[in-house]
Amino acid sequence: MKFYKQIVLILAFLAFSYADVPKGTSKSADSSQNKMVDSTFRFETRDIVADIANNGFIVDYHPSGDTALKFKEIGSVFQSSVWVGGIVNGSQRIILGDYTQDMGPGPYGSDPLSDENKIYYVEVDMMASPEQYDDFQNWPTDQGAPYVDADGDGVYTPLPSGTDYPTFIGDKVAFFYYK
Ligand SMILES: [Ca+2]
Repeated sequence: MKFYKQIVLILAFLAFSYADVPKGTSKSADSSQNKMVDSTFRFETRDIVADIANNGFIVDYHPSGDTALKFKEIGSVFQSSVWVGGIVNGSQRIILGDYTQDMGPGPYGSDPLSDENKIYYVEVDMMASPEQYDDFQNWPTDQGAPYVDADGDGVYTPLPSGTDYPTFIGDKVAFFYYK
């Protein structure tokens, strides 16, 4: 069952352009390549290790220089990204990431280097002492991060001072927003 939850979570990453952060979120600007932003997070479960990114990639090989997603230590996905296409005033427009990024962290018009546009991480075990975890307390509901609105008031007021908490798709959840 636990393995199933891990798979569901990874699928959620594929479906969405979607602390104490245990392994750390890194974010930096590369001045040699205008507007390039490195924002990654190592997501680890019992069987899966994945370097996820909120810059257009889903999983990103750049942090390790090796396969971005490993299942039971076997390289499974080297690199992946979201491709989005459409027609604008009769012209085809496509944005994608292959081995470089085309997108950046955060909603359109926001500062990609802002801390608000990082990768957020929560896990079920945090429910025991949620006040200790910044990402639990500051879950980015304004960016669309799903949460349980236990008191039904439409406002995220996290445990323990409030009643609400992030929606746990699996035992561990990372959320990010990029454009
Ligand atoms: Ca509420």
